[in-house]
Amino acid sequence: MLAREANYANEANYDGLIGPTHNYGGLSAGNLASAKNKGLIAAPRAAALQGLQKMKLMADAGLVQGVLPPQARPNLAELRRMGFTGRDENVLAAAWRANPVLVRTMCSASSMWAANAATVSPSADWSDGRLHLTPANLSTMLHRSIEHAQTGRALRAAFPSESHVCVHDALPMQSTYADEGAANHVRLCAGHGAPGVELFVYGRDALSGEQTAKFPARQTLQASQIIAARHGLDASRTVFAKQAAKVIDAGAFHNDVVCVGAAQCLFYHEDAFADTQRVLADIDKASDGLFTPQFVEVANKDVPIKAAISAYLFNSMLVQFPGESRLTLVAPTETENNPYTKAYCDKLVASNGPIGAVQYVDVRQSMRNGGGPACLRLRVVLTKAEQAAANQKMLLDERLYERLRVWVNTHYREALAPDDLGDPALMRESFTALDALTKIMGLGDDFYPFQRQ
Ligand code: SUG
Repeated sequence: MLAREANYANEANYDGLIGPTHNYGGLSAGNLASAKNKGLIAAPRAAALQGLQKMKLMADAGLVQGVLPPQARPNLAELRRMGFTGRDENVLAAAWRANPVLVRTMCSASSMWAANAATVSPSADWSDGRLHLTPANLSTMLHRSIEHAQTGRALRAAFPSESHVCVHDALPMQSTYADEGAANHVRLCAGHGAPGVELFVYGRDALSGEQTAKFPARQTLQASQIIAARHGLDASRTVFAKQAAKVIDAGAFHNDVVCVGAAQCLFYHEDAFADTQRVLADIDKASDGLFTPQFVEVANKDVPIKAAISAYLFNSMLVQFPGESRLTLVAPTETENNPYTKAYCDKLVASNGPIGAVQYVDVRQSMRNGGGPACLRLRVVLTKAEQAAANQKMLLDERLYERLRVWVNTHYREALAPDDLGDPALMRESFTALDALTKIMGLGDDFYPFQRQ
C-alpha cells in the first residue's frame, strides 16, 4: 500500500512510558472511562508492563519504536508556584491538607498518552526540509496543562539535531489556542516520505463563541490553523474538519476516539464529523495528484456510536507491518470483547479493503482512563537521515526493553489508590525511579526538575 520511493521514510511510534503514579483520579470531564473508573485501585506496575509489551510487539514486527520518559509526579514545581513552600515533603503535606484533589491533579501520569504530546509534520510536508513538532498546550484540563514544558524537553532529547528537527514551543495557555496534539491530527500519504495531506480536526471555533452543550471541545480551529502555519504546510494539502458536537457530547473528547488514518486510508465513524461529505471532498481535493484516498466509514447500524466509544474501536493503531500489503488495526482487547466491534472487525478482515488484519492488545490499565493503543503513541515519520540523527538511546531494542522491565519491577507499586497520592514515600519512590531511568536512557542528570534543585 505504501509506495517505496527514493524519499523513503519510516513511521516511528514513540510511546509514553507509563509512570509510577498511574492512578484513577477521575480528572477528565467528557472522558467517560476516566469518570466511570474514578477511585478504582490502579496497578501502576501492570500498567507500565502492558505499555512496554505493546511497544515490544511493534518493535518485534519491525517498526521503529521510541520511548518517551514519564514526567516527574507529583509536580512539586507547580505546587510551589501555588504558594506551598519548604522541603518537598512539606510542600506535599501542606497541599494535601489544603485539597487532596489538587495533589491528585499534580500526580496524574497522563503524559503516558503520547498522542497528546505534540502535533508532528514530517519534513516531506515542508520546504525547509525539517521535521516539525509542536508540543500540545493541553490547556483544557488542569492535570494535562502542566505537561508541555517537560514534553518539549523530552522531544528535544529524542530529536537533538536542530538541522533535522524543529521542536516549537507550545501555543499560549489560553482557551482560544486549546490544543491536544496528534490526537486531533491525521496524515494521509502515498508513502511516509512523500508529501502528504494533513487533516486537522477541531471541536470549536473559538472566535465564533460557540460551545458544546455538555462536554468541553478541547481543540480549537485557531490552534489547528496556527500549527499548520508554523509547520509551513502547503494550504492546498491541508484540511480543517469540524468534529460533530454530538460526538463530543457522546464522549469523543478527542477525534482519535472516532477516527484513525494511515497511508491512504481514513477509518472513521459516520458520526465523527459535523459535515462528513465536505471533509471527504476536501481530502479528495487536497490529495489530487498525490494519491487516491480510501474511506472506510463505519455506520451506526453496524457499530452504534456508544459501542464505538466504549470499546475504542477507532483508538487503534493503523499500521503497515513490513512485508504486509494491507494495513493492520492494532486494537484494544475491549474491541474484541464488544459484540458490535468484534463482528465489525471480523467483517473488515474478510473484506478486501485497505485494512487486512486486526490484532488485539491488552492495555486495560490505560484504557480505564480513556487511553487506547493509539493514545499511547506519537507517530513520527523519520527519513533515514532524521532517524540516524535521533537519540538512539530512546529507541527500543531488546536490551532497553529488558532493562525497562527490570526497572518497572524494581520501582513500581503493584497497587495505588487515589488516597495514596499524598504519601511522601510514593513521591520519593517515584523520584528515585525516574532518576534511575535517566541513567538507563542516557538522559543526563538534569532532565527532571527535581534533579536540578
Ligand atoms: O486526556 N485521560 C486522558 C486520556 C487521553 C487519551 N488520549 C487520546 N485520546 N489520544 C485525557 O482525558 C484521565 C486521568 C484521570 O482521570 O486521572 C486522563 O487524563
